[in-house]
Amino acid sequence: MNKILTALLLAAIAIPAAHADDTPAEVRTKAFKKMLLQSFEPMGMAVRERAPYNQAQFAQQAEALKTLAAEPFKHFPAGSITGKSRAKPEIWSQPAKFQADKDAFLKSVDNLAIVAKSGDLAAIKKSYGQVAQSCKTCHDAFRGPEK
Ligand code: ASC
Repeated sequence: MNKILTALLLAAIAIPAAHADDTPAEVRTKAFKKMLLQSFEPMGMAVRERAPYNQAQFAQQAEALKTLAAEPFKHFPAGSITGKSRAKPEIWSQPAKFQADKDAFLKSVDNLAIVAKSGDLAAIKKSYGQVAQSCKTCHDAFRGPEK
């Protein structure tokens, strides 16, 4: 098994468990990580041709992303910038843009799940790229540097 895949599997095992006393920032960070490790990154391995592409498995991962994608956004109460949170105040001062970026992300995720069923790898790569771009658009505006 290659090193990156091994690292991914280990990281997946290390997904932190949610706790009842987590702050909203901790809850959403865990939800983002879960989404990344259980679906987005494994798909990225196939898209970058670092792991074999399997149509059924990829389609399943795209469905998993759909299931996981909305969760983190439920945990952005006003001003919840605590601990190591990289959330920027603009999330709450520019709510229309934050909402639009979130909607664009969720739409791109829905589209990837549809395209994944076709097994058309070129179309899948393009659709995956659109999801990645929607991550970046939101991060550029609303995520600050690591603390
Ligand atoms: C990732 C990751 C992100 C997005 C973004 C895509 O794997 O951690 O934040 O993809 O970089 O452009």
